[in-house]
Amino acid sequence: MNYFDCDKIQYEGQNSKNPLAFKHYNPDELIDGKAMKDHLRFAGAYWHVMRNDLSDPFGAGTAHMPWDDGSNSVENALNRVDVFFEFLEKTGIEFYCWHDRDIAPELNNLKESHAALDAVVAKLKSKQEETGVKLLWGTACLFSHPRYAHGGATSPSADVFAYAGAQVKKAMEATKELDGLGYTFWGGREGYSTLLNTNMKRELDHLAAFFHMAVDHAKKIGFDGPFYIEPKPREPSTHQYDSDAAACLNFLREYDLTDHFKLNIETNHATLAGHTMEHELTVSANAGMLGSIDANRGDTLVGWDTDQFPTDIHLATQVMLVVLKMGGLTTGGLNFDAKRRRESHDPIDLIHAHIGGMDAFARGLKIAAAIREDGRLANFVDERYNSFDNNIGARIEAGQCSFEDLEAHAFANGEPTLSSGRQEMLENLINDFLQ
Ligand code: XUL
Ligand code: CO
Repeated sequence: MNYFDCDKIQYEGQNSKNPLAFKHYNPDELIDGKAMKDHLRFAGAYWHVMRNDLSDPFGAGTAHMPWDDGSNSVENALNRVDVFFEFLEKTGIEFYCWHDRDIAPELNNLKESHAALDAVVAKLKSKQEETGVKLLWGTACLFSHPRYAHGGATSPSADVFAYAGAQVKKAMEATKELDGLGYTFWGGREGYSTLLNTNMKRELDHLAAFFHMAVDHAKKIGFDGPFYIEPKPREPSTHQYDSDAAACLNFLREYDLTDHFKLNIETNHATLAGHTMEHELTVSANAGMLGSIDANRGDTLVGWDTDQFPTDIHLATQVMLVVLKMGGLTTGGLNFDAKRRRESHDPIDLIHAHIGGMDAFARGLKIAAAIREDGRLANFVDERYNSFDNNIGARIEAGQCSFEDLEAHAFANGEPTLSSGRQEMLENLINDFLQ
């Protein structure tokens, strides 16, 4: 098959002028004793690569998809699998992610849709065996069909809740069948448009009950990968319950779900929440809950989820600094939840787009490793807190101080002297590594 007009993309080094080559991503090159591909664990998103026709609210799709007959048939779905694996093989991407409804059609009723999913999963399984590609995570689409207009697990209708449960049960079983490493929940419609018609407490209780059922079912079928929640504050709902990492962590703690869940942090969702990506990653990593990453970026001029390819090297460096600091991704990876701009309609644009994302993260990885090896950044932060290493600071951290002790210290010590935060110096330091 040859829908993508290129051979397997090779690493040609920084000086190559070939747009269909990696300039930085050299899969087996060791960084800190580990191959780049094992640090980065890139994944292709089935929904963007195979199903995104690049339509937007103002116009029809523009993408050329010569392999797709436009029908909702199982046969068409099966044909797409071959094309997707051609794409993975040519880009050298070794993981992938899907929603149930990306890989297989929703048919007249749940039984028929389940059977369609089974047929496609069987084909995916044989392609995985043939190529060694792995499923990073699966998920169920609980946001496209009109039945989920009020949510899935947070719908006011118990019938819809049950339908959503049946769909997730099947999607989890498909994930298990494909030896998926994780399972994601992104609650696009688990939220509300107005509190006038919403019992928030009841909806959150229902969502937690739903997740507990998923945990129980995972035990029954022997699925031991983590579940991920993917925070996003809005779009399509006005208010989504999984609004940011802190809200998700609070929810998981409140409902006793932390043993089974981690977070899947997405760049454009972080910025929609009014945070930086590094903030969301750091909040998650501090809690030992950073599971996986949806790698993309937003647009500073556009206020929605533009899902652009991550080409910002500074941002990739920030991401990789957090990932390296926490000791690397284990079950998770860097999933390109990203789409081409609608003007980039050729199949080969998918290859260019992923080369860009992979090279940006390879650079981010190399730069982050160099910054860590250099040590000045980490040392600066350590020294900034060194008043907590001894004396009163050490006693505060050890929980051995009362307000009386602090008062006595403040009387004896007088007005504290402060050291500069040196933000500009540190920004310059980072820039020195971005060549
Ligand atoms: C939507 C989004 C989803 C999830 C999976 O913004 O990121 O594609 O990654 O449902
Ligand atoms: Co995502």
